[in-house]
Amino acid sequence: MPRLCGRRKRLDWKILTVLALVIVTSFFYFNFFKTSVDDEEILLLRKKRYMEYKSGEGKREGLGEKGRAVTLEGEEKKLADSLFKKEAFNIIASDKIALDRSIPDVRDTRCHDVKYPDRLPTASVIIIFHNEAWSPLLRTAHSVVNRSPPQYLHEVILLDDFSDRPELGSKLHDYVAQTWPDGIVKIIRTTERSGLIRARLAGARAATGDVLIFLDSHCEANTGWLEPILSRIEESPRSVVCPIVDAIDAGNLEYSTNGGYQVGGFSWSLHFTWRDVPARDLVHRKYTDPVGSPTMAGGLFAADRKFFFEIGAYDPGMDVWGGENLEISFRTWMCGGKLEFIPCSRVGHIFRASHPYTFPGNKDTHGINSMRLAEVWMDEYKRLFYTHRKDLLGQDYGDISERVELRRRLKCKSFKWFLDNVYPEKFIPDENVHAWGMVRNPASNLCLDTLQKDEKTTFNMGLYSCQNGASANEVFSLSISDELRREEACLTTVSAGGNVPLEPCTGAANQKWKHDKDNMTITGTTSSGDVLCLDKKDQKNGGLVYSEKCSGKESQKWTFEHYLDN
Ligand code: LR7
Ligand code: MN
Repeated sequence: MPRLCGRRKRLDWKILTVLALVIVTSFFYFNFFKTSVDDEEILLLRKKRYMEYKSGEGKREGLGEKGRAVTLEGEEKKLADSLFKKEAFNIIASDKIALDRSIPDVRDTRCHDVKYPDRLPTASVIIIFHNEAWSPLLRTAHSVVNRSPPQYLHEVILLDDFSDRPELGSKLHDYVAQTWPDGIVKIIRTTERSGLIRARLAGARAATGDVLIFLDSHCEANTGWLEPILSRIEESPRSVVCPIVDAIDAGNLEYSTNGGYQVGGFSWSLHFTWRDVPARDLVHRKYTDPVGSPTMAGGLFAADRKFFFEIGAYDPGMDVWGGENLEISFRTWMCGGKLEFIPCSRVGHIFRASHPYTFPGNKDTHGINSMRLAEVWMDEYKRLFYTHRKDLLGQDYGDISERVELRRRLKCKSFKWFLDNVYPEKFIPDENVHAWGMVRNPASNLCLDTLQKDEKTTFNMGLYSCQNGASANEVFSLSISDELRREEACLTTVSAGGNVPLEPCTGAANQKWKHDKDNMTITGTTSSGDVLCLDKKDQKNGGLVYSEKCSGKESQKWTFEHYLDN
């Protein structure tokens, strides 16, 4: 009996276990089934919305449609002009344009034929903003939802960095809930002003898609912008990729139709610069292939979510604005990734001349953030940053030990490796040159000086009392290819008695200079072949330099601060 009972008991247990298993599995099965049915339904709705927008886009008419400029008149224009100072763009024109306006497909026609894989990773699009105006912010969100194939768009995160414009509170919440009831657009808010770097970090941490895509809050994503980004990251997960940025005019909101593009560089004062695609990158590649870029502008880029964190995300010690764009660029290359521009992905951005928001404490955040990046990533080349920013020497840039440790842990390469391999065209003012530093006329103690003029424009070279290394305006180089130059521009010999303009470097004969250390002359050659001496003429306190017939007089004698030739 006891045995039987025992068997009986065991049987009961078996039945019970099977029953429990059936219950548990069916619970999960039906729940899974239910959610996937819901997901299917939502996806179908999203696809319908996407197709509807797509098929209607070409037929839209109205102010600003097709990316056209909006011109205002009378009272409206006056109001717009007065608000321009505060907003740094034409808010009145923007408010008159549909939040989901059409824009021209400015891609090169070669992009139209590219076939992308059927399955691609999904994207979390993170749009950070602090007190952004309503219409550009929502136009950014609409453009992303309307021009991203729904199967690849995991979510759009509007990351509010502690804005206090009233309409960005519950009104924004309600608008989002009503416009996108499927929940594709989410709002996340920081609980203190974080600055754009920490705001992006908060967005990245909240995101759950395969790929993170960051956008500024005044952008318009163009047709087909998403597929080439996702496809490249799938194929090359260590690539950080940027769409091509088109200009949306801050004055009239016109979406630029100039379909060309440039890549990123930097200046030694650690500002981002645009530069033409170097010739070596134009050969051996199809137009539609990604093109490497030493740096990115900062606001619009994508990365595999895991890789973004693996490679150190962002430096959370950076405040408000500036520096993070070069930091992530240098770091990506130096630590085993790649930075690339995707010619077939285009996104418009409103370029504003000033910041329509405050900098708490009026700090020079670009300066301090750049110190952090120079100290962690630039090795001995940080000297060239401080040449431009003597004012920053000795300032407190906070604790960088975690970033230094990150660099060590990831076994990143040197900044010299970056210069040699990624940006070999970058001019280094004090390396591989005949001479550099102040160019002094000893008799007068005057030095060549840019007089702080904008070096992106052509101007005649000036003279000023020598600042003995205190001023970046007096740093010149006599390059190995005999240019007398600054970081970006070269001095040109024009004519006897003529001024000496600083112009884009061309490599032409009238930009070649010789320095004779014995008789102390600096000679240039005009395009008609006359050899002339750099001369300070007779002014006493500065003024301009000239090219003159060589006569051996004191005003034609010059020394360089440092000589690298023996
Ligand atoms: O405290 C802040 N918190 C924020 O969330 C300050 C700003 N922001 C938001 C702001 O609302 C905006 O959406 O951050 C975004 C960028 O600020 P912008 O638009 O004032 O910057 P920008 O376009 O003038 O500057 C460029 O360089 C910055 C350096 O820190 C950032 O990397 C920007 O993203 C970057 N913008 C672009 O790269 C756009 C493309 C073209 C160029 C050049
Ligand atoms: Mn911007």
